[in-house]
Parts: sequence; C-alpha cells; structure tokens
Amino acid sequence: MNMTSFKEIISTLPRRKSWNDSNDFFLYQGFWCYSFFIEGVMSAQQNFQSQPSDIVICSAPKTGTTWLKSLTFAIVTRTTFDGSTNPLLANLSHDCVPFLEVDLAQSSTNRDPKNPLLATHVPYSSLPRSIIDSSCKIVYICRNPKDSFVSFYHFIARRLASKDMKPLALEEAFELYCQGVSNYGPYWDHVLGFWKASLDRPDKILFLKYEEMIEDTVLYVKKLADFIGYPFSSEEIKKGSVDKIVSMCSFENLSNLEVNKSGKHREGTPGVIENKIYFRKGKVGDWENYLTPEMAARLDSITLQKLNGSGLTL
Ligand code: PAP
Repeated sequence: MNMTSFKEIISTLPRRKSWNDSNDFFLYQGFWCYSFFIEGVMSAQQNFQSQPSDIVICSAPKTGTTWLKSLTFAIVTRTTFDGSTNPLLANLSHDCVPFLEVDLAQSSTNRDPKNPLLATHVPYSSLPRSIIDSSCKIVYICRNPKDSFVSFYHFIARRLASKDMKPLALEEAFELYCQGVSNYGPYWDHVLGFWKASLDRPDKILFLKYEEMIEDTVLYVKKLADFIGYPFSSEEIKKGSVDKIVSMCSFENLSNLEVNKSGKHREGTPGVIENKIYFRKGKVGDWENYLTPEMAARLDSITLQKLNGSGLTL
C-alpha cells in the first residue's frame, strides 16, 4: 500500500478535535493520533524489519522519553566516546535515536548501522510484527498520568506559543485526556499493553517508571545496561562510569547545553520544534501546581479503575 491509500484509510477513521485546533486526532487500532504519525505507523507496520541487535525505546509521549533515550545512548556509546565528545553534548537525544514512525517508516535501513537504538510511541499491540517476533529488546518507560498530562499540556502550549497560537483551555484538554483522547492515548491502555507484555516476556521487555528512575537513577542505569546487553564491569563501576552517565544525562546538564537551549529538532520540516521545549522542569509531582484537588482525584480514580487487577500502580 502507498501513502495515498494510507490517507484514504485515515479519512474513514473516527475523528476528534485534538488539543490544538489545527490538527485532528484519528482513532487507529484503538489509539488516537495525528494523521501524519498514523501514516508513518501504517508504513512501518508494512515495511519495518527489526534486527536481533535492535534496542527499541517505547513510551507514550511525555513520560521521560528524552531522558531514557539519552541514558540508553550514553550506555551503548560509552566506549566509543569520552565524556567530552559524546554526541549528546551537541545534539538533542531525539536526533541521536531514530524515530520509527517518522525516520524509519519508509525504510528500515535509514539509520546508522553502528547504532542499535530506535524509538517509538506506538502501543505494543500496533508495533510492527518484526519487533514483536525478533529477539530485539524493548525498553518501556511510563509516568504518573497527572504529571504526564501536565507535561503534555505545557508542551503543546509552548509549541503553539512559538507560532502565536493558543492551546485549548487546561480544563478542556483535561476532559479529553480523561476520555482517553490524547496523542497515542488512551494513556492507560498504552501503559497496560506494555505492562502485560513485560509480565509475559520479561526477557524481552524492561518496564520502567519515571518516578523510580528519578529516585535512584544509578540503580536503574545499571539495570538498563544489564538488560540491553551492555553491562558495566566492576572496573567501570569503580571508575565512576555509571555516575558520569547519570550526570551527563541529568535534566540540569542536558537542559543547560547550548544545543538544548537554542537548537531546533527537525529544522526545515513542518514538524520543527525548538529543543528547549523538551525540557521544562523534570520533576515528580509538578501536577500539584496545575490541577485542582478535584481534577487530581478524578484522574486518580480513572487510573485505579483502569489498572485494577493488573498489579501495576501509577
Ligand atoms: P517526548 O515524548 O516528546 O519525547 P518526554 O521526553 O517523554 O517527551 O517528556 C518530556 C518530559 O521529560 C518533561 O517533563 P516536565 O514537563 O514534567 O518537565 C521534561 O522536562 C522531562 N525531561 C526531559 N529531559 C529530562 C531529563 N534529562 N531528566 C528528567 N526529566 C527530563
């Protein structure tokens, strides 16, 4: 199938207003998404061939993707670059890790053969078959829905502000989020898909939580390195290699790099984004500054109900 057929299929899908007025969300295979990304997902589902050495970083938007990409990239490149030459110091981490539904949608080989990493926001059940079937590894990160919502709302607001546009009111976006209408949402379905798969296939999928990683980043960087097959030797641990990666990838360090203060991601394309928009506060619990107690209670109760019986808490 080609792009025209994808567009035709998308035009028949259920459609809702998104969080900004310019692009609608479409419901594809049970998740809401912008048409541009759905085209990429359809194409990747048709074409993408995974390699056994691939490491696929999966997440719903605004759950810690930028950070997880940085940490994973730093782990796999630690013997190639030293602390002053790592590409993460001169590039946004999104520019170091190809994005499945954009960069690899047309061709699986549109990537540096030395870099085993790729990333996607696609839900587990819609991943290209070869990712599910091959022996590649998947690393998933999730985050408390209240912080994730607030982070996403600000991301959209800042993006639109750079085009002199305004987002929906916070209350309206919140209503849509609670109904499951968010980019790649419903959020709970996204998390549960990977959670259940990680229980079924613990050797294939590492399931991480943003809050736990903030709490003990050193521990999780070691776990991550072990899981993806790049374990730290005791020599490296003694030399402080883990701590160096943790501090290089910290919010403070990355957000203060010149490239992340003034650079642009996908410059020259309609999807151009200022790098600084990917860095806001990097804190746990910032929702308290934006959600009323009633909103928080409503989201908590939806989360409890959706995750009921799964063994997962968020
Ligand atoms: P994406 O899905 O568009 O890639 P993602 O990186 O998942 O976005 O989410 C952005 C959030 O991660 C922001 O959270 P906030 O709005 O609550 O502040 C951003 O600040 C946070 N973030 C970015 N880099 C880091 C980092 N190095 N450490 C911790 N949090 C980070």
